[in-house]
Amino acid sequence: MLRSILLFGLITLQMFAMAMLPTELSDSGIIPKPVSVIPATGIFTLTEKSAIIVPDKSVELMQIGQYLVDKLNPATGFGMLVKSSTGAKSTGNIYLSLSPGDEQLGNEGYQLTINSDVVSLIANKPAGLFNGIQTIRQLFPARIEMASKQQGPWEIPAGTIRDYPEYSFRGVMLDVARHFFQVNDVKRYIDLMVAYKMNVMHLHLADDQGWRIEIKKWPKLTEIGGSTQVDGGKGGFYTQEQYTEIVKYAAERYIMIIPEIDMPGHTNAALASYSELNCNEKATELYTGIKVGFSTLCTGKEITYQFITDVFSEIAALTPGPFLHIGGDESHATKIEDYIPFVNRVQEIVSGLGKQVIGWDEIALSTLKPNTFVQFWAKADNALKGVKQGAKVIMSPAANAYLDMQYDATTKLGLHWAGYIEVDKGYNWDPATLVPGINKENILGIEAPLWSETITNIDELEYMVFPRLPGYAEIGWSASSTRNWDEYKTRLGRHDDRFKALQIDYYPSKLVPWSVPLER
Ligand code: IFG
Repeated sequence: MLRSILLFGLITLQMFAMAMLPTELSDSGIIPKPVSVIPATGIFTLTEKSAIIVPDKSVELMQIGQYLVDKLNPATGFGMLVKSSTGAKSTGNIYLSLSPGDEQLGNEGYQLTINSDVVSLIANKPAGLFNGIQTIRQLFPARIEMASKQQGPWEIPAGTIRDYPEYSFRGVMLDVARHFFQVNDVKRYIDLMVAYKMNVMHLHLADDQGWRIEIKKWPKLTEIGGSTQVDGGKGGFYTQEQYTEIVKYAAERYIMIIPEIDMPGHTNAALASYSELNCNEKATELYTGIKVGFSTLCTGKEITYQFITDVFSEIAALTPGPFLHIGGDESHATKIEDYIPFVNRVQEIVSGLGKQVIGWDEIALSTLKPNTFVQFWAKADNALKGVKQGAKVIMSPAANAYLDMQYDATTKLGLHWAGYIEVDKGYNWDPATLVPGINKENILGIEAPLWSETITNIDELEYMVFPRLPGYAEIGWSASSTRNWDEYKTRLGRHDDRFKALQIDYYPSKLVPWSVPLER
């Protein structure tokens, strides 16, 4: 009897000890799943003597190095620095360098080599280094994400990771029109999405309930149109300086900002701000409900196109990315014979500004210019019309990717017109096979929109976005042949200690085997 108790005790101790040691590299639970992970023997240990080394004082490499230092110093308590050196590598350091020529890695891929002495991260482009840094973060114990000093040791298992994305467009959309989100909330969302290697943030800047971006030539758009929001709150808007601050913050994290001004529908905030934009020359009332499809710009008046030209000119000048989103959805108050020429003309205006058009799938009813992209959200037929015209598609199927859909009937926030989206339904789909006729070569990438009719603050945003966002990140990054829910859910379950360390207000779905916090 005594022997068996002793034996049991020994086994338990052994298991606990194992849990304490860094796991093998291939068991690190990285999301999105990397292309290849080859474990090796050995463990790299970060110490207070460690440094982040870049080969030269290029501003961009120093900035990326500083980003990593800023992620590692708080929890380790080390005062690590970024240094430049081309000399021999010395133990305990993390080396970042660009080494163009590894074609397979593309613009966003990286190769991470870890041994007992050093960590080496290489990439063709800076964005690849930035993505590799997200992997490094996930290789350290989750407590690395804490804002205060934690117990060491800070070890990561040896091996090599080669990684690069399936799709170059891996995005989220944030509706700041129904409910306004301050700059800091947008920055927080950017911080969280880059941890999972997403690289596009589409901002829905205007709708029936609010106009959220200052346009100097049309000041009443924000004075009046920005003064309220759903349920009558005080609304708000970004000055052009604040929008520029968001764009800069995003660019430093290799995120492309795509601004959307939805038209001709979803325009009540503009119509309430300027009577001349209305066919009857009468400004509408401000609207704080959540109906859709009742508003339209006056497509027959020339001033409408001057308005659109002025708006998109000012926004284009503040937007380094190649895309302007013209909306085009739910234009139920616009006759189709007016809608089609309207969309044709707006495409001309946008391409005249040197930008490419994205529009919701209804725009495929018009004649798409060569560089126009169709965002599939509701009607597969529309998206297929776009494909037939040679357009590439951004996949945002409402039934799988709308982050404002409730998880289930008990979710207090969100809507369910497209159905409930539990974590498994958000993950269990392949953009390249979802719609017959839309294949991988027709797809630019995926985007998960969060509409904010019922979402009023960053905590509610986080509850709807997590834990579904890592799944969309993986759909955009990892080959669908390597993905399956049963394997993924366990990996996702091990991210709860990261969500907690990052103070993310996530929905603890019952479908996910959440882990006991792993103190690796
Ligand atoms: N559809 C509308 C959105 C928003 C959404 C809420 C699109 C393209 C329903 N248009 O989705 O404005 O109201 O889930």
